[in-house]
Amino acid sequence: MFFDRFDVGRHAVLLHVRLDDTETFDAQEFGELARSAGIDVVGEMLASRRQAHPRWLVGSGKVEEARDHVIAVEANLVLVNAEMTPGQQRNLEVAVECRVMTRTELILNIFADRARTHEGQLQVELAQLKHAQTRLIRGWTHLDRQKGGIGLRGAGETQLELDQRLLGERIKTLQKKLGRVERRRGQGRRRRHRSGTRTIALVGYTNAGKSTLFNTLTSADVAVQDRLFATLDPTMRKLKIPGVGDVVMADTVGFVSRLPHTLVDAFKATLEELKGSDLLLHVVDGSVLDSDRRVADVLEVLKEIGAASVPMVTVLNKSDLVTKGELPLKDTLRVSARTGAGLENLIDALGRALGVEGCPIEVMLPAAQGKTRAWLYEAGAVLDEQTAADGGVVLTVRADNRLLNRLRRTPRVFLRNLGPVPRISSLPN
Ligand SMILES: Nc1nc2c(ncn2[C@@H]2O[C@H](COP(=O)(O)OP(=O)(O)OP(=O)(O)O)[C@@H](O)[C@H]2O)c(=O)[nH]1
Ligand SMILES: [Mg+2]
Repeated sequence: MFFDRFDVGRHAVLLHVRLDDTETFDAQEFGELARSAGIDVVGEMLASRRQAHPRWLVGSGKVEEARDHVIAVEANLVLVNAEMTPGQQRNLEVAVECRVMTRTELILNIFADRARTHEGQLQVELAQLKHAQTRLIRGWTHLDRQKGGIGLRGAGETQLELDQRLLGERIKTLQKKLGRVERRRGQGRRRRHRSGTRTIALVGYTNAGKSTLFNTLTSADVAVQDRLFATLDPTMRKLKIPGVGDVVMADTVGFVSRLPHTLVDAFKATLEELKGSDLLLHVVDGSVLDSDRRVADVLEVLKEIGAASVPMVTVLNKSDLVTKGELPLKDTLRVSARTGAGLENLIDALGRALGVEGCPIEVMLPAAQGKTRAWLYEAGAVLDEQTAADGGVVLTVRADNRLLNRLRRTPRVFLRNLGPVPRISSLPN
């Protein structure tokens, strides 16, 4: 027997569940997630328990209270800020007489809504199916449209077995398709690697301002929105870093605390881009109170996908919203992607992280070395130029080792180390 589920409404009561006094509690973030999914939050409740109630997760008193609340505010959805077993979810749904959605399902929904590229859509569908697979029990199916028709069910196969089999087959097909996309992506990565192009990947919590910073730095126009998970699909653009030349910058999906595992799994390919990049630019929203916890969450996901060893530059964004003394994470670079404050220092820090030497070099070029002079300018490595008596030029150059080695290999070019001088950002172009 199959229950018909209630439709997903847009007016929700949030039910926060705290099972342990020590558990970190992110009521605000959950509300943001709901809002980002286009849901109106019409009510909010908190249930604290020592242990999960086997039947509804929360106790019977709370269930009744939730039902009254739903009726009173005319809600048609209960969003539970926790994970539940399929049985608990169904029982609660029956008791409160409206659809019940867990935190994981809410995030999956947001992702499904945001995915634009073929790859993104495949990844989201894979995550949804993997999630559904863990929740198929008798009398409870998320895949109503896949209920068996005549001829679909194998001999002796129950409805449940049929659902499991169809799910399994679809998952395999998706994984195959994703495999092809990943191989193409790998080719792109290898091509960049061969050509020596370096990549900087933006990472950070959702809504930290990664896309805004990306747009400002690369003059791109990736959609920026005050909602969670505005960006799902990776975008890449060229960026010139003085002394390094052109690098590729990648904007990707943001993180959130307790990112559902099915999602981390499905988005492995996207996240693996991070592992393959030369530098991570970790953008932290300096205007939120719990930025330390968010930083820890991001580092946790990076560890999980094997990107913990990639060099990282951390930057506090939204400095325009915070008075100086209040900024968290002391000694961290601070910028405002919105006003542009601090961006020169940031670019300088990226350059140094990519190996631009702290001390400039004096380069003596004979008159015939116009080509060398041109590529040094192209790489943004020239701080100063003087004409020498013999018609050649003397350049003051600050560059990474690759460029310096290229110079050292060029015939009739002489290099001389200079002492420390002010940073690029404070010198005229
Ligand atoms: N005041 C202020 N707001 C900013 C700044 N940078 C970004 N924002 C705002 O923060 C919100 C989120 O910005 P996004 O750039 O979309 O954030 P994101 O990190 O790309 O978010 P996801 O794509 O969801 O991971 C937007 O409303 C931006 O306008 C800043 O420096 N100052
Ligand atoms: Mg974004």
